[in-house]
Amino acid sequence: MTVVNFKFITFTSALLAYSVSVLASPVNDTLSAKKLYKEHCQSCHGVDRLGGMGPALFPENLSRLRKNKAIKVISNGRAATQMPAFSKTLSKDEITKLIDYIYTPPKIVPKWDLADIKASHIQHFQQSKLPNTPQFDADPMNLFIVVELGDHSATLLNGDTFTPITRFKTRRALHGGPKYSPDGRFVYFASRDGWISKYDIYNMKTISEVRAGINTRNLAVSSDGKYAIVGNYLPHSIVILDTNTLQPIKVVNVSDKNGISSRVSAVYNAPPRNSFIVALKDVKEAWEISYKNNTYFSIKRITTQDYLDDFFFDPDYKNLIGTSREKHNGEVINLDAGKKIATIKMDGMPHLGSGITWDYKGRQVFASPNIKEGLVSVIDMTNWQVIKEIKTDGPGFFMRSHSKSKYAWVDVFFGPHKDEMHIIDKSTLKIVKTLIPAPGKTSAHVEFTKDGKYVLLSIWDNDGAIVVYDANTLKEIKRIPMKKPSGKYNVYNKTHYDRGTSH
Ligand code: DHE
Repeated sequence: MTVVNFKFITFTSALLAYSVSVLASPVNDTLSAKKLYKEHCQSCHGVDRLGGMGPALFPENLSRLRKNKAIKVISNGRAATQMPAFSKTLSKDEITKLIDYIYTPPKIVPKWDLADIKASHIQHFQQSKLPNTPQFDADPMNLFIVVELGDHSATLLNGDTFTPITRFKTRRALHGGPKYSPDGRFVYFASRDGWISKYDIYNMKTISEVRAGINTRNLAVSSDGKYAIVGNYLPHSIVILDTNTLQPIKVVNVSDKNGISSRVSAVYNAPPRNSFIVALKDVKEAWEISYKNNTYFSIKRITTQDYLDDFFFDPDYKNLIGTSREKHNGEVINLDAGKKIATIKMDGMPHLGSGITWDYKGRQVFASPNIKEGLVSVIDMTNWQVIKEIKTDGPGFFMRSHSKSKYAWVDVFFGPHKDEMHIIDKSTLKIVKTLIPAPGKTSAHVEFTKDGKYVLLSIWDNDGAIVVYDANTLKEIKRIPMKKPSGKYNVYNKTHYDRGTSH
């Protein structure tokens, strides 16, 4: 007769269950994902996911890529990049483990300090050995830099003839407007992976580069052209660079007065104040950093009533307008008094960063598209009242005009009418024309020539174009093929802070 030892069975099954649970535990998954990462991803995406030939792989860097799209990228590779297909090398389960790993924030915020920044510096050319005059025949003040996201390039465009002067490679995924030196000779680019590049327009060469962060928002250049400031999500820092050498001068780990650490939403130059303004994402503060007559870059903390997203400044930089994240209102903060002076009642999540100002019936107004609703809010800047909400065919992203133009242009970036561009008469606040330059393709982001006579519009598509319009007759005059051209930036309008363009 067989005697069954129940105690033994219970013990072994418990052991088995334990082993299975340990093998399948999240800890073990992370360990095997780390191993998979090391074996298959690290050579391109860097040790500890910091990025290399491929982008950094942290949730912040991946926030614009949905997980199911990321699975497809790992399985099938990415066209026109070095990213290979892994569907034959890795099982579905392994790909899922990798996805979970890269979309999980690291336990410790990755370090990228002064030493790392200095070590990343690359000098491509000695500036002192290059000619000080443009090596091409064009008005240096009426040039455009067009960022082409499609293949990570930029085009230097003659703003009189609308012909490309040169096209060059940029770092991957540039974001925010490139910023010019006050004389318009140099342009500075920021990539989402933290790379800052200094490009000499006169000589058509990238002079130097430095990695100022792991996940960067944007950069701003001081009015004297001596300093650039970079704002980062990862790590939580701002970096001040010497624009001559692109070497870091100062790194500030960002936290509020109680020591709570914060991501930096964006950084701005405030020309009449000789200061930089820093927008903070996770704390109720904004900073003003003076660069006037000193290199100490002292920080003035301005306490805000809410977390502020997206900033706009009045033309003399006395007031800052931010969108309150909780209430979706606009908060007007006087920079001298360092406190809130008004609330603007706005629904629909205005995209203040795209706001522009003009004179309307003897008063100054500012207008901004809305990211969540199809309307343009027009606000009287003397009393901060919304005087009109212009209905559009969908939520918009970018708005533009020129001080010499009677029209303001606003896109319909989101939704079924993304191929439309509305043109608003600034004196009646009415839409007078809607263009559809390429049916089915997003049309977005316009910029005027120096004299305000022509408008350049992006067909935001890999098989895209820059379309040039006569700013008065609104007739198309030229189409220049480009690969997903995003922003375009006119040297004169940007360096002179024209009221119709972003600063
Ligand atoms: Fe931008 C500028 C924030 C998504 C294209 N964007 C800016 C600025 C800020 C900002 C604060 C002003 C900085 C500057 O120009 O120096 N953008 C944000 C976001 O928070 C948001 C919604 C989410 C994110 O992931 O960052 C966002 N932005 C986008 C896009 O998806 C766009 C359309 C495509 C892309 O390039 O990523 C985009 N943003 C732009 C462009 C500018 C910009 C082209 C410069 C506009 C200008 O004319 O000055």
